[in-house]
Amino acid sequence: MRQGDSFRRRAAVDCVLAASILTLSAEPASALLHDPAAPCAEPSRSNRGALVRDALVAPGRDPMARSTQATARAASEGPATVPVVFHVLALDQTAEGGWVSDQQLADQVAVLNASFSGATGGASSPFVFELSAVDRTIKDRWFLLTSGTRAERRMKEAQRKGGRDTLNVYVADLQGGMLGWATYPWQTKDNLAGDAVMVDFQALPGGAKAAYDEGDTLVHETGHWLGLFHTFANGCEEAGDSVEDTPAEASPSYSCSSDRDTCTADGLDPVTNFMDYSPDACMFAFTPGQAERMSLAWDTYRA
Ligand SMILES: [Ca+2]
Ligand SMILES: [Ca+2]
Ligand SMILES: [Ca+2]
Ligand SMILES: [Zn+2]
Repeated sequence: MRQGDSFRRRAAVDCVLAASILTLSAEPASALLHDPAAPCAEPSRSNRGALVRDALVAPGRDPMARSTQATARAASEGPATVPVVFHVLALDQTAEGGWVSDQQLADQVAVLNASFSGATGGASSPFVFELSAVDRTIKDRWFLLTSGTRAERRMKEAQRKGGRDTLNVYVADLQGGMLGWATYPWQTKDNLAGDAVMVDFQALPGGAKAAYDEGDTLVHETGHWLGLFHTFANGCEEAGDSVEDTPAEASPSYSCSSDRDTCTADGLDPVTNFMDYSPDACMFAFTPGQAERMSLAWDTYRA
């Protein structure tokens, strides 16, 4: 996998550039998150078929920087219960047409609970996910979904349920080689209707996307929804992902190489972390620092 490394480094640089250009343009934050025109939105070709989880970029300045400094503010005690609403979009009532089974949705909630509780091998967080509702809509324009489009906006406005604490998951055939995308918790202030997590219908547990069929895409996207950045955010620069116990990483990992070490700073790349891009088989963990940041994000923006 050496061959792709220089391209990956370049793609990471392009991502950072695109992010800073977008930041300067003073667009609403949601526009920066998943601009399909940004070079970082198309790494699938450069990685010989590997799919990108989302291409979400971290904002230039961490909106939680101030609250993170206020360390005296402890994360809430006890469990944080998150109602989950699935909006299933489909072409027709076939598996290929996006009509995922109720069992798959239940399995996906179980994967969320195992992952956020630490049962998969990482740190435990207080989040408990409870399936609250499922709706199903046959509509090709919403099923074949492209990030940042008017169709996406209209769909969310028509279908979103619950308050800031409700995880609205749209299950569709995501275009542009994307496995998912998400919005950050601080965006609920200006755009609650847009608050959502997307997941490709074939990236649910048991789905047809080989290497991404354990349900970890939704775990990753929910990490963003709870305020986490990618482990490779800001590359090797000190700001990193605003979490201290995740070693810095120059670019996304698309493999399970446990000896990967792209930054001279201490620690090997966190390729097993849910907030990297590794295949589902090798990602299984959040760190205590990430759990703490998610708790703080919950208290600040969603509780
Ligand atoms: Ca870090
Ligand atoms: Ca290192
Ligand atoms: Ca996994
Ligand atoms: Zn992501």
